[in-house]
Amino acid sequence: AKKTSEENIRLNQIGYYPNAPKSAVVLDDNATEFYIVAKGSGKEVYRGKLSEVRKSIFSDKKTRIADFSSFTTPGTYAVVVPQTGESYSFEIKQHVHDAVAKASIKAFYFQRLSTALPEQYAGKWHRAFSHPDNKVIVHASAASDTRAAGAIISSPKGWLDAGDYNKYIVNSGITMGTLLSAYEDFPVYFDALALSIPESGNDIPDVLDEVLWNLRWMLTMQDPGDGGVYHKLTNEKFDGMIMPDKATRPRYVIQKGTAATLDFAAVTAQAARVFKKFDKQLPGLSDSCLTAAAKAWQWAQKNPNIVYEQNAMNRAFDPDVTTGGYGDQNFSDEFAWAASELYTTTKDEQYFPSINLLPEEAVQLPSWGQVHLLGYYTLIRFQSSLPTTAQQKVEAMKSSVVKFADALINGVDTRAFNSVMGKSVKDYTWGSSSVAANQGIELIQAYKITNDKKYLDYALTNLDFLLGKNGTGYSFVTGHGDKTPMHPHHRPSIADGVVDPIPGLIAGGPNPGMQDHCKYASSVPDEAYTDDDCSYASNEIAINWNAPFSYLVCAQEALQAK
Ligand code: 9MR
Repeated sequence: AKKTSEENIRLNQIGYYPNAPKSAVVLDDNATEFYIVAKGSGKEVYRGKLSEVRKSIFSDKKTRIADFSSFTTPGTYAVVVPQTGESYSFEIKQHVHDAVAKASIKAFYFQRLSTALPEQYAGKWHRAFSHPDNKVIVHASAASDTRAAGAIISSPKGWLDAGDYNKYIVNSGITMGTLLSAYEDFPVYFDALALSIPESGNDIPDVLDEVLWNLRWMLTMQDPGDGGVYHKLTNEKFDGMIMPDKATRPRYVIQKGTAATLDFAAVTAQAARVFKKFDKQLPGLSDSCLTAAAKAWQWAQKNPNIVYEQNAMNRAFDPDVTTGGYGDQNFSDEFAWAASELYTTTKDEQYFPSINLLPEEAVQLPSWGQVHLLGYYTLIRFQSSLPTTAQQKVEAMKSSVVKFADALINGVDTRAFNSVMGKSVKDYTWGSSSVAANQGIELIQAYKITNDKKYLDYALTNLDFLLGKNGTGYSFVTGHGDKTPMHPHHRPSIADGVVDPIPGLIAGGPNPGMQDHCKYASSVPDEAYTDDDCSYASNEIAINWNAPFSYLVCAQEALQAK
């Protein structure tokens, strides 16, 4: 298909900060010059030379970069490349990402279950009460001495995980850890961040009110008898493309497992720390979280290797459960993360030995199944409050985080799309948007450690990527940008009869795995994306993708204002 003029120039469709790097990617290796025009007057305000040709490592695409970092005047503009095209318009201003930052957090409100979403807060996406989850069946796989198979428990609230209506502890783990860390890293920013949600105006920051909705659910997922935590709360099968209030099939809590229990321990230990400050508003919550965390930790000490393996489980128990797996075989990272959070909150030495240092080359980017680095981030954040015995380890962690950041930024300045994202095909997994966002978080941690602004600015290249400067030309965030997902694999957005999808949700992004077998226009790694609601492998949304996106965009809002 012939590209439109706008699509020949890829940029952040929202805009740029006056004092940060600004660049667009021109998909025309013959062009040599570009200029910036003011929208409205059409006047040329800046003229520049395009970079040398850059070659994609994924295809025969060739690009040139239009760098206009030195142009800092606030306004609304477009990039023009003679004979090639004129870009979408964009803004240069302070707090240019304010609206998309707020929307990325408000998106969690739209994921709430066990409530109606009234028009006052949800606008045209208002919807009826759904999923009371007050009569949830204990599945045979989850039975224990304290609860028999078939017992009924109440486990309301929480967010729907993604495009489906189920609730998964493992995926809630990294999501909550990321949002709580965003709050701990930028409390001043989040204290001032006002969303329009039912709790707005109470004495708790809105982002924490939102987190509380899911925390209340998570706390019900712990077996009070032994401290173990159920892996998920789910139907037997995925629902059809129906509204939440039409999805009324029986719900089960499934199997207690080591990953779920440790992720729960980490989140509740962190929540105990964060909500301590709000003891007056939420009496007892912080203490209950800490008790729950310690109990979960003890369960995991006794049950250090209980894998959630859905296929094996289906051979053993009736009914079969075929919803999301979030199965993980290796728990060393979950032990380390939970220990890091428990230690930071309590300073209790019993947790310290489980905080292991990874060899530098073994450090991995966080994802739902790999949470080690979340523990590093927390220990580094609270270094000054930790005992002297911990200092050496934390220093080594800081050096690891910075080394990892240096590896991420190596080569960006010759990369076709001028972003940290896209160093290798490994970046383009299922949920690649969250890879870009988590790389951004890693770089921001390095910035906090070194105070070297280059890390913050490289993190911004991935925000640019997510908002349009990429191989697809989409801003992956619903409702924010000129070309955005209109058909995400998200049941409420599909079934509600409203043309626009629920805003502020980030699509999974390019995924050459294309496990959904939908129709894709390209299978090239950085292009394998299709805006089709069939495409759960590239166009679903998920809480563990929105959370790092929120972190990245909110951090930029908090840090780039100068
Ligand atoms: O994000 C998950 C991805 O890493 C896995 O490869 C994929 C297949 O197991 O599942 C993804 O998670 C989905 C979950 O299982 C169910 N809810 C929707 C999630 C996003 O697609």
